[in-house]
Amino acid sequence: AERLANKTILITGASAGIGQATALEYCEASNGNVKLILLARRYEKLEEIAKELTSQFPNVKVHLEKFDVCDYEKVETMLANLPEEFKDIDILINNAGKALGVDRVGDIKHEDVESMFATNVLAMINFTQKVLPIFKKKNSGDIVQLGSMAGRYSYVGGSVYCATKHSLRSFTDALRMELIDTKIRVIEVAPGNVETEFSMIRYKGDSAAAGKVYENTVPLYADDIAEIIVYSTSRKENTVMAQALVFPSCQASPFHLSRA
Ligand code: 8X3
Repeated sequence: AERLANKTILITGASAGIGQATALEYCEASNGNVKLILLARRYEKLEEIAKELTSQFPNVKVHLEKFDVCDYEKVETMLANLPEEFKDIDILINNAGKALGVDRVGDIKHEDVESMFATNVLAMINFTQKVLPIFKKKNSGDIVQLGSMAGRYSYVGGSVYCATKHSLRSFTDALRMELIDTKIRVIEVAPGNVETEFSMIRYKGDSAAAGKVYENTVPLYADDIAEIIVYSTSRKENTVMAQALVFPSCQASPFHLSRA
C-alpha cells in the first residue's frame, strides 16, 4: 500500500471490464490514497464509477475524461490540460482494446481490421509515446500493457486480433530494452479467458455466441486481472514483472480449455 501511496494512474478503457476493476483495485490496495485518471468514450459510465469509488474511498482523487483513444492528435492536449495535481502521471495502463468478429481472412470487413489495429496497436503506441516524456523526466514510471494469450498463440478466426496482440508484445519487448538504463518499468499482462464485455463485442452483440466462450468453465473475472496489474506495479523498484500470462485454472492455451 505504501508503494502506491499518492500515485497518479491513467487507465484507458476505464468504463468497464478490466479497466474499471483496475481502478477499484488501486483504491482498495492503497485505501483510496491514489489519483486516478479514467478515460473512456462512455462518460456516464465513468461518472457512475467515480461516484462509487469516491463514496467507498472518500480520499481518492478521480479525474474523468470522455476520450476516444483513437483520437491520436488529442492526447497531447488532454495531458497538457490535466488539472495540476494529475499531471505527474506515475502509472500508465494501456487497457483499451477489442476483438471484432471471428471471420476468416477474405471475409473480414476492412473497417474491423482498421478498428482493431487503431485501438489495440496505434492508440497504445501513441499513448505510450505521449506519456513517456513524463516518465523520462523523473526517471520512473510504470507502463502496463494489456496483452493477451492471443499475443502468444494464433487461432482460426482470430487472425487480426492475434496480429494486434503479437504487435503489442513486440513493441513492448523492444520498449523494455530501450529503457534498460532507466527506472521505467514495462510490464505486459496477458490474460486468457476473462469474462467481460469482450466476447459480446467480438460477437457483435450475439449473446448466445458470447456466452458459449465461458460456458461450463470458471473463467477469470476482471478483478482477477486487476489484482495482477496492481501487484505488478507495487513491486520493489528493482523488480520488473516483465510478462504475466494469466489463465483461469481450467485453461492452458486457446486450445486447451476444460469444460466441466
Ligand atoms: C482475449 C483472449 O481468447 O481472444 O484476449 O485470445 S482470446
